[in-house]
Amino acid sequence: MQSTQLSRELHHEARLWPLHSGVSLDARLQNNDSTACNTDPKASKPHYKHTESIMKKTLATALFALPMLASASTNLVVNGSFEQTAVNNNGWDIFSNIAGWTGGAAGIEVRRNAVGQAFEGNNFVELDTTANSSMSQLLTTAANQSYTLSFNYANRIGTDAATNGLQWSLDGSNWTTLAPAANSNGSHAWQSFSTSFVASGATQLSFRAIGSSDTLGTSLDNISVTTAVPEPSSYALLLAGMAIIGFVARRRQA
Ligand SMILES: [Ca+2]
Ligand SMILES: [Ca+2]
Repeated sequence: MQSTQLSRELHHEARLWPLHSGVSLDARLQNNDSTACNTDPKASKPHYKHTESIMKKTLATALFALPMLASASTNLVVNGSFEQTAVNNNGWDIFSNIAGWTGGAAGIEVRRNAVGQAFEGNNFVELDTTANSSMSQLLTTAANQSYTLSFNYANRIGTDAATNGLQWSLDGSNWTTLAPAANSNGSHAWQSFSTSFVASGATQLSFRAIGSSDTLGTSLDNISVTTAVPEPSSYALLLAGMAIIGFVARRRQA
């Protein structure tokens, strides 16, 4: 379910429960306040029949939304932090391909606590290997679904800006350029990048080195693509729906 649809449905439920008057719904039901429900204020049972209907509808809405919320944090990228690739500590190696990733013409260089620390875990990659290279991974993304791409990148330690540079692409043909900031104090100045996109089907996530092709290039780590997190207002409305469920359950037990 799209977050906007969830928002609309929960907003509809919220409109059925006018809690904004400052008088609690519980108190209004006890006083048979006719504005608390659209049923006959003199009859008590119709209140519960009405609330039971709302409870069922709200519960159905909430349960239908739960898989979407649970999947929001699942990373679709395989080996996005490069920790699945075995490299000697304080060492590095160049691979044609690694778990999840297909290397370009000059492969993929994976370093493990060598010339700087990883942003996450111990491993990170560099795509100016023996020359400027690239890597890509085909992601199973759904058409018209929103996703968030994020990763961390930094200039290689002890190099100037001209040899660094990184580009990323979601289709292997349209590239966006990132120019990392200068490092300082002999350590990586990791920067965070994040953007949202709407998939048109499967996504060809790619990265490639730019700048001087001289075996020294930008460090890259912690790549993730996740289902876009619903807006905070959607969470608030879902919580409101769950609160109504709890309220009705308590009423029925009373
Ligand atoms: Ca890592
Ligand atoms: Ca370079």
